[in-house]
Amino acid sequence: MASTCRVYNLKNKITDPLKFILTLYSTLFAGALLAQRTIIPVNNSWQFSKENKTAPLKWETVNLPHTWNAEDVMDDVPGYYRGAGFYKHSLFIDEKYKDRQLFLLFEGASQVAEVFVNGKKAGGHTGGYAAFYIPLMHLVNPGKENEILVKVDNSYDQDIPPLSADFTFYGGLYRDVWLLITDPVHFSVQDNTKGIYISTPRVDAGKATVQVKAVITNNKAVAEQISIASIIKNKSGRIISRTVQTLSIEAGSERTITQLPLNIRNPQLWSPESPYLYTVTNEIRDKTTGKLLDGETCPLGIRWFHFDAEKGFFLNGKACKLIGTSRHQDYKGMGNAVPDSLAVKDIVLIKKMGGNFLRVAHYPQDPSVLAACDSLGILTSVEIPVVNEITETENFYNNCMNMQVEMIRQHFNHPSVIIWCYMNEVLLKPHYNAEKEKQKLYFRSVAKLAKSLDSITRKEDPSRYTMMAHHGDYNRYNEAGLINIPMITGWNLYSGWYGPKLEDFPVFLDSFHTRHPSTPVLVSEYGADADPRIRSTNPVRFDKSVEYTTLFHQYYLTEMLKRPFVAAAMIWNLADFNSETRTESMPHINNKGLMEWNRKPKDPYYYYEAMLSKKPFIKILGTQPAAGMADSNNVTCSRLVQAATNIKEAELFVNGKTAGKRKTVNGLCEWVVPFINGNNDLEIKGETNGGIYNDKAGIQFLVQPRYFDKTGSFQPLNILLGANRYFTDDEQQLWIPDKLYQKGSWGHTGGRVFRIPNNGRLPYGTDKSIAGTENDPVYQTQQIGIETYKLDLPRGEYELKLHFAELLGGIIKEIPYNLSDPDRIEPNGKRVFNVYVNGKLLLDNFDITAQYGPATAVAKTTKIAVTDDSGIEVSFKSIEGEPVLNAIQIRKIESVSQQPQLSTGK
Ligand code: GCB
Ligand code: CA
Repeated sequence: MASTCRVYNLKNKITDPLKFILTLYSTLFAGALLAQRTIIPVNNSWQFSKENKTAPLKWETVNLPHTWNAEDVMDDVPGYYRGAGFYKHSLFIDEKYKDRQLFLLFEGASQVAEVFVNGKKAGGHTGGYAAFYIPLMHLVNPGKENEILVKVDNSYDQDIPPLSADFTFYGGLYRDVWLLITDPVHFSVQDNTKGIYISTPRVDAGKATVQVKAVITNNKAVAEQISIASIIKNKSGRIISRTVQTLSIEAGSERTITQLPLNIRNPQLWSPESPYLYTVTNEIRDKTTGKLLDGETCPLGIRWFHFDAEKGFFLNGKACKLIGTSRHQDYKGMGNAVPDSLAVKDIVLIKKMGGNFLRVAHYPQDPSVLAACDSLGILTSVEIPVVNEITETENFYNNCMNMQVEMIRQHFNHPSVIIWCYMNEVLLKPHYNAEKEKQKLYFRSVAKLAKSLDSITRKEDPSRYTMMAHHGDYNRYNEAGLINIPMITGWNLYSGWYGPKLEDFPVFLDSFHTRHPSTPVLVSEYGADADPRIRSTNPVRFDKSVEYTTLFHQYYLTEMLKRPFVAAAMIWNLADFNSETRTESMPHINNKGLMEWNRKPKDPYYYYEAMLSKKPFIKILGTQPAAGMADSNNVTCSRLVQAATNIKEAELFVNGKTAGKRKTVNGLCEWVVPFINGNNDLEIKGETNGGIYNDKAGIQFLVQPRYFDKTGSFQPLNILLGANRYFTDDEQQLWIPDKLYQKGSWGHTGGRVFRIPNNGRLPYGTDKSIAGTENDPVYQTQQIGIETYKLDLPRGEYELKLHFAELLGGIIKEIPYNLSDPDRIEPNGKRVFNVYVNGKLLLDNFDITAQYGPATAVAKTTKIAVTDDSGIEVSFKSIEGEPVLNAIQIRKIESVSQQPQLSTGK
């Protein structure tokens, strides 16, 4: 049931998220058969075909939700299918519905839809993120199968936002579709809503006034005398207040009525701590017979709120720092075609983390999202997808206005919504930077659109706040006159990520607050990429390590908690999400999620849980990859172990022995643990209020000897050159950083760490996508100008694998977040060299670019016997340019021939 009026009643406090979802679902379907309206899912057995202009359509059977882009957004080929797709469904309409009103309700179709019924155009919709109703009665044959054909198109259209953005514009019927059956007299769906608008014009702790506005349609040929009742019930179903009025409605017409206000004395207030929901049932009855014609139930939360420019956000009269995340609607392997159960689970995960806020960014999402926020007590802001830029056309302007109104009306009845937003980083693109006069005109168009969107929002819904989210270029937004348009200003701030220094973040906040002391301010985005496969013992900006991101969040949260004027901290993002145009360490993925794309939590998620949870919380953070070079004792490898906790002090035990007690600082407690090769059992304990709380982790650690043991066993060694990070590849092999060669050990001689010219962000390597591998970080860094790679290995037989990729040249992509950096214009890499293994030629005139092309993974494997004490020496001789090596692997094998033999693979 696709409504703004879905209610999830939670009888008992449910702590298990899965149990919660199941309860939600049984409640949902119990509600689906309300009174005189019937709503039936139409998700199964559709025929789907992508448009093929030269050959006949080839149909395949699919179930909804469905997108045609689930796979092509992840392959090595740039781009994804943006065009038309067709969905066909045979819909049997029962004879008994012949005098009823029938509608197809689409919760969303991306992004332009046209619906045909039995070959005739029935309606359509523009915009990929809103619901729409298609009336069917005049086109269907009751008692028969009827053909529904939907053409959906996600082609670029300059008049439909979003135009460009850091997320993927998946195409398809990616949300639920329903058949709605009503009486000819019913709550109107004319506006693509349920025709009911509930507001609470007056609320305080003693009394709430509830206002119901209803839009009613009479599709009969005669006028009708009807009564409209609105009934408020409390959580246990007891009637608290009701109002009824009678009226007459003309044949074939629509009427909007406002009910007499309903009152609730001493209301139970709605809040994150106690998301108490009343319900409002609205009924249409035949005035004379009393027969129920239509009925709908909506949630009702009683709360009041305001933003204060000095003191932040207040809910029900109490200060309440809003802390939460944004959410994109896609999921690993599914694209944006995600079942409601997973959408709801996302909200459960925000709640579990201790969050009280969701920025529904950058577009309205499935109705199940806000319904779950109502039930769980998560406050929200919702926005339309005007991202990065606008088109200066009337059509674009009108589409934006329609989207804003649709959004407000469709989601009006959710008590969780407190903010309507309408533009995100709309001045991101360097529009006309070189032509100031043109730029002025462009800025003027943006401001005009912003003003119109703002004023229509205030008109449609005077009870909520309006917001815009800007990127951290204050002067630009100020110059364009955008800062004073909305009621509150959101800043998307990335100092210490895209910008150089963490310390610029509080400076920005304070200076904005000084300049605009009466503007409430929110941090509408902040975040840093954490590739869950990358770890670092020395985290730095843009190394993509989980460690850097934990540190980043610790810093940001601390600074925001210090400043009451910062009303909200909205983490970017709840989970990793697809952004097809991104390259970086995990191509096509934005790794700023607190969780992975499949919602596996990363360390920062637990950090927030420790900081926000009201209950005692203690958790050992990941120590992956659990590998590293031995300390100087050649036995242990000392590594930082962190725990996220809200307990003041904790003690760590390693293999049963104490590693000492440590004080918790800003949510983290830290030890340096000398790991041994093999299993290490960690247990952390904290005591608070008489209770002992603990967490355990069994860590299989791979200690790589610093000096090879001439007699002992040898473990496979995987080394990343030109990097200072650790990596777990898709076969769960652990890679460790390279070092300078020392006698008795291993390492390179000669050359330097590769860095992209003119790129201030990356500490080393490239963030270019590498073709032919899932393990891009293995190839994205290298030692350039390398002379030798030496391994003083004991006698034996080995397999040696050398990894190469040319990191200069190839496609230079526009990076979605690239704001002011110089263009990355790279000369093509040109190098030709020979590679020798223990003096024997392995690679002759090796020219990576010529033989494989740039940014492509190349692996060369050879077998070698070490028969004396001189180990292995790989040497590189330049013929032209500087030789490179990106990564090296060595493992012991049973037997080999005496000559180096070459095999090539990827
Ligand atoms: C932003 C954008 C968001 C991006 C994010 C990022 O400022 O609003 O859409 O995904 O930065 O990760 O770059
Ligand atoms: Ca849905």
